[in-house]
Amino acid sequence: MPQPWWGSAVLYEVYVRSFADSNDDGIGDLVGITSRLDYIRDLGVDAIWLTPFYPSPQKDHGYDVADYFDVNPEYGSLKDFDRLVARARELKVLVDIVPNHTSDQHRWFRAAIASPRSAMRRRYHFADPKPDGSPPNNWTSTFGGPAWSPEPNGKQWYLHLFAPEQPDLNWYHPAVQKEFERILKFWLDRGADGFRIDVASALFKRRDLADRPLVADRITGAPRLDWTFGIIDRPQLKDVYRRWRQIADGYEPRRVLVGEIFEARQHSMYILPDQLHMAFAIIHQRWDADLWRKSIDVSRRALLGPGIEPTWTLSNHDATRPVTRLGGGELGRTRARAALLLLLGLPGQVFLYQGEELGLEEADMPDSARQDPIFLRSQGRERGRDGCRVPMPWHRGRPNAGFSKSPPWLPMPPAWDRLAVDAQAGNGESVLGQFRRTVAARRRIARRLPHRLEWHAAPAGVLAYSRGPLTVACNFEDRPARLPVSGRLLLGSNLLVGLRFGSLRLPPNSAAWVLQ
Ligand code: TEU
Ligand code: CA
Repeated sequence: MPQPWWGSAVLYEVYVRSFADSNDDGIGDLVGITSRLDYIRDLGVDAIWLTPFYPSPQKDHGYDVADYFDVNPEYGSLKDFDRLVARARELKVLVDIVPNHTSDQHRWFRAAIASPRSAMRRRYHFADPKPDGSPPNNWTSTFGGPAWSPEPNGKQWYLHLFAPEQPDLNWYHPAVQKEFERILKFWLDRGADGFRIDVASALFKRRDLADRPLVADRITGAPRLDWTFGIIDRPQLKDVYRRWRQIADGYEPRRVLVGEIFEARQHSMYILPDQLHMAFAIIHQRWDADLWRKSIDVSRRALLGPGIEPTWTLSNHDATRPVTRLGGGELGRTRARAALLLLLGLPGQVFLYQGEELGLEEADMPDSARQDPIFLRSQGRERGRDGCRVPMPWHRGRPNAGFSKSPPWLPMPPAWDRLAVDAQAGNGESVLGQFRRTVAARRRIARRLPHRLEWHAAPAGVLAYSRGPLTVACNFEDRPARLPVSGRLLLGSNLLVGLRFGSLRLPPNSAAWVLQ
């Protein structure tokens, strides 16, 4: 059977608000993205995932959707979306769908709180407070505080797993299920090639809304609330995804569904021929060969079925930038380059987040500039996710590194000038140059690579695997390593990687691809 287009695809996450600004208002937009499609194509990726661009009060930067059938005026119009899809041609376009919650400005929720008798109330979770006036149960919000807020003018409370401006939908209600099928078809008919599904495993809540129990923390052993209790993996969810899959399969070519689900244990429940195509296997371990190998093995073992492989990723718009996680500065950048070689050699799909190809690190900014609800709701105790959402630097020497003539919605660090796209583009040894060569090489040899992966014996702190003719080796240590490998050096994460007389030399924190 020929592989579907996404079988070993590289997908690129575009954070719409921060990618490219066409009208110099400091905010990225769809026309901006369209004007940069050639840049994305030159990266060699197969698809883009666009973060939510729907009308939204932007309390969680688009993940609070007020209208699922339109485009936020800040980002453009439906026409701009159509043009983007048309211009993308062979590049696939995935849309972000947010089914767990709406914005509190969605017409359903506004109707629900307008009257205690509104039929719309059953589309959300309203409940009475406990007799002492406290929230209906002890569930907490991912963004801090209780998962319940009192409705503005009524007597009940409503559930929100995220910000209070993001009320959770009641997925037991048939109208909710129907509406989302309509939303899927709306975007698929407009030419979307599939969806990234937000908070994909939490749509259904326990019907009795029971209190969460205390469990022993896996690492510290200290008692803590089991946050997955009552919200994750309810049995009804699989039927929803079965219907969504039927919808996706009804289009020619078939559309894809990517669930925002990170736990390997859960992947085996949804990555099935009649449900989702992909979910994210994120490697967030610190820079340690054994931990990375374990992470790779756990994700691979979780999947069932021939040819089904994990969807690898190191980051997204919620995660600290890999360069920073792996040590920061030039050390972090060196390691992130090696990590990309390790990742892009694996069987399966790879998701990259905009700016990874430039080696961007987590940006610092004054507290007054921060906008993430996680930062705002914790009174600054948690830094939040703004640092990985700072706009793309395009041109060295221009104001705001060429992103916009106006100050961007999050400030651009001055040091990013030298990381700008045009500062790296001409240099084959830059992060961008290496990134392009690696994705191109992956594309060239993909057909010859079996899914099978074999680990090789290697010195401590070094990982080496092969897939048929390709051997990938990565040195996690701060000292050089040598490894017997035969073949031709295809790629090295830096210039000091060398292969002579069957001996691969890996400088500290480096990786190589060798082809037989
Ligand atoms: O994220 C879901 C999620 O679980 C994250 O909120 C995560 O726990 C958090 O970012 C901690 O870093 C998705 C989106 O990716 C995220 O941007 C949204 O804020 C969230 O859903 C709510 O829609
Ligand atoms: Ca703009």
